[in-house]
Amino acid sequence: MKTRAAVAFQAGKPLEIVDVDLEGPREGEVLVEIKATGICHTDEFTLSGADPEGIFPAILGHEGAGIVVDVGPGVTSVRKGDHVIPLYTPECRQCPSCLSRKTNLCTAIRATQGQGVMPDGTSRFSINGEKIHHYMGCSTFSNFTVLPEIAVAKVNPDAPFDKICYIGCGVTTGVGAVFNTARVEMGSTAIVFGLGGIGLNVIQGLRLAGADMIIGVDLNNSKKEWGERFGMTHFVNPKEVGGDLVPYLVDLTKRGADTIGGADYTFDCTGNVTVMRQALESAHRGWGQSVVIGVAGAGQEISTRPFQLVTGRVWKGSAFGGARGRTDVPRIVDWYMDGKIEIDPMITHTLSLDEINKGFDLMHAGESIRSVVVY
Ligand code: NAD
Ligand code: AHE
Ligand code: ZN
Repeated sequence: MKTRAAVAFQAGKPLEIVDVDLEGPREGEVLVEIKATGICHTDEFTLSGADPEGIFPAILGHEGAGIVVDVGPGVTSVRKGDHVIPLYTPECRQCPSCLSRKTNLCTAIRATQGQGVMPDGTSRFSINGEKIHHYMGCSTFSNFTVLPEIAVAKVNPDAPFDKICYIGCGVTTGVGAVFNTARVEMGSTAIVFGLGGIGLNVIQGLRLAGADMIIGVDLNNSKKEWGERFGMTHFVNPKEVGGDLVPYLVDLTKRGADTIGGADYTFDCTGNVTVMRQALESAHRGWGQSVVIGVAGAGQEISTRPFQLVTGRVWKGSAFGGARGRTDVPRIVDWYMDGKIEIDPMITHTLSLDEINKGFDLMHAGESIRSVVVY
């Protein structure tokens, strides 16, 4: 069949909206009509050429929602008509990682996913016989896409696609990092670096967890109002601190008899390795945990004095908010439907597929929180 898609032919070039050939689902695969997709900073990261795993030409996009329109042989967990969210972190429930119960990083299909192909090593997308790669196993910048059965979460059919697509990455990543990765307790102090599509979801997760002090850090002053909208209690613009950021934040988090300072939990949502270091070093001596969520480009490395760790700070990372997709994503959709978490106000722009490059422009200009493409 033919599908309309935004194709990344080359790094650093705008996406091109073209008709692409799509093969139907093979054994264990499903064909999904994508109804809506968010544009995440990670799509821009790969398009920019900074992703060591970036392959071109490819169909990017990993934050979608849609309907199963066909299933291949042997598919048992979903059927035609089911509403689903594609999962870039699948959940096979059989691999050593899934069985360990210690991680959400299912390893069943990670190798082929990173090579831009389906688990059998081939692509379902092509143009005039030339292969087009899949991306993060999802390729939601295509109106129709093929996914392994283990990489779709079946969700409440009443939920609106143009909102719940955001649960396919940003919402789950932010809220999940608070509950699954950091396991934040009531009354905690926290600092969130980077108040974009991910950071604001960390903030709403912290509010839900009952954190007392939620400090947001961003270079863009317009993010102050955004952070406050979701529960941030203090805003810091590093450019306006007039000195080193870390001692400033440590001082700000001193409470009561605690004269040491530092936050119980800090989260990097920028992908900037200097910020990652600041986030670690503004965590409390003895117990502060710092969670790296941001994705850094090829060749970038983090550093700190080992003394920071010797004195009890913990450096952690979080992918897809530590969520087990097929189990946790339907629950998060229900949280949204029950009004427990907010999504609508964060979707600042709704675009057609033809306008998708505008979504990247808005992100670069710091004018959007999330742009969503509706097919
Ligand atoms: P975004 O562009 O919406 O937001 C980034 C924010 O960081 C912006 O508000 C920007 O002003 C701010 N910022 C940039 N540099 C800063 C600095 N030096 N100090 C303070 N603030 C700064 O991006 P997003 O969609 O929220 O994604 C954030 C990061 O998370 C990206 O690196 C993305 O690739 C990554 N990400 C990771 C996962 C995961 O599973 N680990 C999932 C989704 C996104
Ligand atoms: N390809 C990059 C890594 C990118 C990365 O870390 N991706 C996150 C999800 S970002 C979603 O917006 C992730 O899930 N990582 C775990 C994994 O298995 O990829 C690189 O550096 O090579
Ligand atoms: Zn993402």
